[in-house]
Amino acid sequence: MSMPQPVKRLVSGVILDLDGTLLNTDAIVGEVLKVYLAKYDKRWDGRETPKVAGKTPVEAAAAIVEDYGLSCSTEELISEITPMFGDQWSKIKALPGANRLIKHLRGNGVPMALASNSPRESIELKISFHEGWKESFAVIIGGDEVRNGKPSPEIFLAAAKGLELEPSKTMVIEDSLPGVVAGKAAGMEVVAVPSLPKQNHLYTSADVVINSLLDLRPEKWGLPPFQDWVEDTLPIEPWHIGGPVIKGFGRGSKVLGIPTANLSTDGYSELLSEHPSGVFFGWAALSSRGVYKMVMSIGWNPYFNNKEKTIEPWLLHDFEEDFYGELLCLVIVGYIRPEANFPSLEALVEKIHDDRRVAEKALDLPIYSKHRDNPFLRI
Ligand code: ADP
Ligand code: RBF
Ligand code: MG
Repeated sequence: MSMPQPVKRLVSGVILDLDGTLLNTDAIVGEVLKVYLAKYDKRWDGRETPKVAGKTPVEAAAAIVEDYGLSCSTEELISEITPMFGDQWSKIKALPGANRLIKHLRGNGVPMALASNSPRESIELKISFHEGWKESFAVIIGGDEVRNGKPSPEIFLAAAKGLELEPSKTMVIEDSLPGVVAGKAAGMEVVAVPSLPKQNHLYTSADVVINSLLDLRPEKWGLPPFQDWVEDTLPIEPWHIGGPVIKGFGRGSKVLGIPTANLSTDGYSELLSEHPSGVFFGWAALSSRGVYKMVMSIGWNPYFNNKEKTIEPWLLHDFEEDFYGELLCLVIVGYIRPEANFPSLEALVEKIHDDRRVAEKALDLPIYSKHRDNPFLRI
């Protein structure tokens, strides 16, 4: 957008990882492991996800057998668990920005490859549920088609060869650490999109770390820029969330002139996992009072490093009094930026005021103002 961006090495092709990068596979892996481990009276609580993300199936299974002290072998675990995944593939959702990215690159004739540690057959099955994906990849390579999976560079080098491009002329997009290591070892530009929160500091070898695919700026590498930004905002498929206004951290946002009417995240974990954290805007209905413009933050507030994700909308209206406990319904229509850390509270507050101006102006545009009539706001 308006900030000058450093120029990266120019590339002409893109190699994408699948699980955790384009598809929200982690949610399904968690579901399956929860059911499987229950048979051994063990509990999967999601904390083990980093141990399996980006691993080959054998490595992931070995890690689980060891960590949970299971009495079965790695092979037994794999053969029992594989059919359990079978019914789940069709339910895996595309991650935010995945469809947009694939469509954009394909539409602009940028050669694309898919390189995943999972077997070729399951890659084909998984992508078959997503329209237009298979046709978009000139090359698809599975972990069973190379000698060594990621972090070995082999799979990415094979992908570049298939695209008939020099490795140095390709960009890898990856969510996992082994994948980032593999991409760098192959001599490629690497964009990391960590699928787990608060892990960004581990990705030091990546050329760029972004929060979600919505934040990718292809023009930094000489690729065609996205054309869908509208006045520093990105229109998104509207989604909604609502509940009573709860107490926040009482950090004095109101004293800073930025009161945020926090909503509980209880019961919304699935919905939230489908949307990236970041700064969004839209319309807010407050029980019987009215509908207002709204700009919000969803995430961990990097400046304060919260332990829990928060949903914090700032209603762009001067209220006479607090409205804790009242029903608040939000329709979220656009995206502004990822959450960021700031050198000072002043810098954070200044940025939030920029966000306010961007949202306030954008919400007058027909593409956003029309959502004021959303039935979800009729409360
Ligand atoms: P907390 O930490 O409890 O969320 P804040 O300092 O963020 O406290 O203040 C938020 C509260 O201020 C809201 O819950 C609401 O009752 C009240 N409030 C008043 N005006 C606004 C506004 N324009 N937007 C959001 N909340 C507001
Ligand atoms: N917190 C952050 O740590 N980083 C951010 O980038 C950030 N952006 C925000 C944008 C908006 C529009 C709003 C309303 C809040 C944002 N916050 C962010 C949350 C902020 O830290 C929180 O509201 C505090 O309670 C303010 O004191
Ligand atoms: Mg608040």
